[in-house]
Amino acid sequence: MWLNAKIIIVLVSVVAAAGAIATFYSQAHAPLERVTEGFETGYGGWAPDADVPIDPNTGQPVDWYVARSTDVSFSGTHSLKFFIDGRQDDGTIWIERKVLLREGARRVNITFDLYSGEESFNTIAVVCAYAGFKDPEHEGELTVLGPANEVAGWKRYSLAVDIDTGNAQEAWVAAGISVRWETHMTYYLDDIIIEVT
Ligand SMILES: [Ca+2]
Ligand SMILES: [Ca+2]
Repeated sequence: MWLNAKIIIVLVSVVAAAGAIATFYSQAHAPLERVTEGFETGYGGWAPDADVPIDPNTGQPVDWYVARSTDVSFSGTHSLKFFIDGRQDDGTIWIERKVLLREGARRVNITFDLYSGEESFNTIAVVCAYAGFKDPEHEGELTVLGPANEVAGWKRYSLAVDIDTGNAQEAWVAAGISVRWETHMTYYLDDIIIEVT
C-alpha cells in the first residue's frame, strides 16, 4: 500500500508539474493582441483603400471596390470581394486597420485566405500585405507575397514583420491585391488574423 501511495503521489506531482509547465508555456507564447475577422456580420474594423491609376478614357480613377459578398467564403457565408478594372496594367487595392501595440511587442503576423477563380501560369495579380507604423497609401508600401493565381480556389498567405515599437501605441496592417495583367479581375479574401507577439 505504501508503495502504491508513493506512486500515486509521484504521479500527481508529475501531472501538476506538467500542468504548470503547460500554463507557463501558453502564457509565455500567448499573443499580446489577436484580431480575427471572417466578415460574417460586418467589416470588423477593416476599411478599403487603394492606389489606382486614372483611366485615360474617362479621366477618372479606374473602377474598383472591396465589399462583403456571399459569392464564396472560406468560413461561414461571407467573404470580402476585391474587384478592379486592371486594363491600365496598374492598381493596388487593399483593406487596412490599426492594431494595438502593448509593451514588449516585437512582431506582427498577418494571415488570410485568398480565393482565385482560376489557376494561371501568367501572373494576373499579386497578393500583398503590410504591417508598420504608417497608414498605407501607396502600392510600394505593401510587400508582395506571391502570385494571386497559384491555385483555383482558396490559398493561405501570411506576412510576418519584426517591429521596433519604441513609444508607438499602435500599428497599421493591410492586405490586398495588385494588378499585373491588363484585365478586369475579381478575388475574395476571408479569415484574416492579426497577431502581435
Ligand atoms: Ca467568412
Ligand atoms: Ca490608407
